[in-house]
Amino acid sequence: MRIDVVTVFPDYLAALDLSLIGKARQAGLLDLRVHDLREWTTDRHRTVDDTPFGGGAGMVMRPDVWGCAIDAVLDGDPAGHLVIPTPSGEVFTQRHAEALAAEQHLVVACGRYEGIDARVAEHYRAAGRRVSEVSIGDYVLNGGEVAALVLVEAVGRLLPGVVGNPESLVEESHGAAGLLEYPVYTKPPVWDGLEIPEVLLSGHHARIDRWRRDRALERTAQRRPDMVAALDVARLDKHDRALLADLGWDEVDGRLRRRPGAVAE
Ligand code: JB8
Repeated sequence: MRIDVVTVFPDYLAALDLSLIGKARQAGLLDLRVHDLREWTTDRHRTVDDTPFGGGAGMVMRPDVWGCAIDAVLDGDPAGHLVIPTPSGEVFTQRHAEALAAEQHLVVACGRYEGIDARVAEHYRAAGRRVSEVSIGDYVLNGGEVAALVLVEAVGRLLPGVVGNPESLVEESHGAAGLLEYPVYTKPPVWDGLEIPEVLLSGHHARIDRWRRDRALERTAQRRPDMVAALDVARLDKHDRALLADLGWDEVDGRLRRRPGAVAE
């Protein structure tokens, strides 16, 4: 896969030389190219922004500079998919990462200030390109660079051959079964007076699997009630349903619903 990132702070993306993604690049699995937007300015001051039409605070990034930059890195490739990090985008999830990992060529346009002139996304959509405006969460960053790091890591690790042990990916797709992960432990068996749950030393795999599923259900109920409400009840066993009932979740018309007046643990 090829990914071009365009930014006024190319040094921000230096972290992508490291670790798993750095190795994927060295191995030729990921062709990642980082560009300075100012390469496509034409004035003496290398201007990338201007004041907003209609008034208001801050500056907006100019569509003409962005158009030149994006056309250059698209390189005539009809498969190029434009990705624009923005707090007004769809919230980026593992489903988006999976879809983007199936593409051949991504162009990530990192805005700064109050963002990129809206005609840029409009122009590339009108030209028949896929354009994804995505947010990495409900908080505000100063620009799209950190979001681009998140996107490249989330997508890059899904490319064939990038994660050494594909079982890691398989286990996580259980996470796609809609639960948070269970708690994990390693040596030493006693730390700071804290022991590990005895069942994990039992060698009894069925009991260990059940214990882990119970902890995953408890954690999810406590931290992510939205995920419990989205569970497919048909895919829960009797034990799952009993535990969730204990935690205050009842089955109503094939969905789980928090019992009114249930007390949080
Ligand atoms: C200007 O919070 B964010 C984000 C904030 C931004 C831009 C892009 C993303 C561009 N401010 O995800």
